[in-house]
Amino acid sequence: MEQTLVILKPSCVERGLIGEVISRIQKKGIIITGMKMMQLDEKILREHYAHLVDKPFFPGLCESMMASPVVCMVLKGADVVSVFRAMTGVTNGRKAAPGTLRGDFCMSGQANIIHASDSPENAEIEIARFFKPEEVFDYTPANVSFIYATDELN
Ligand code: FUP
Repeated sequence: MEQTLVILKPSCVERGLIGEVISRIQKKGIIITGMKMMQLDEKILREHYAHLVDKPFFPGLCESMMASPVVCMVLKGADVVSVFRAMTGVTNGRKAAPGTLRGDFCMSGQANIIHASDSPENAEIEIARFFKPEEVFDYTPANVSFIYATDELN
């Protein structure tokens, strides 16, 4: 099954929303295979946001991502990258659709509570950036046959 990398940002941690996000992940039937708290630094953020380092908002973005510990997660599921991006909503919380995590829980384009990988290729790179191999537990829960039809499992 596909994997994705999720970061619950300081805007999620500080506002007490960790449980809300995890609850939605689990109710959806997405499997959590890795989870830990980390304090990010500028080095890892320059790698993670390499596509944004030249933007004027990059210093503020770094500051916001280092404002408290974050929670990093690896999620597993069929098409989980696109499924979880749809659950996350568009970047700006004011424009994100109601029902999405950003649409329901934030009002900002920067303090937007969640990072989620945008492609399976980037997910693999990001998982390797934030997790050691032994920190990811590729298990299959016993109820998986009630989450997927047999022909959806591989
Ligand atoms: P997303 O994939 O939705 O997280 O969005 P991007 O990769 O485009 O942006 C990464 C992060 O940069 C956003 F989550 C918040 C921040 N950002 C700003 O602070 N200002 C902007 O104008 C755009 C993005």
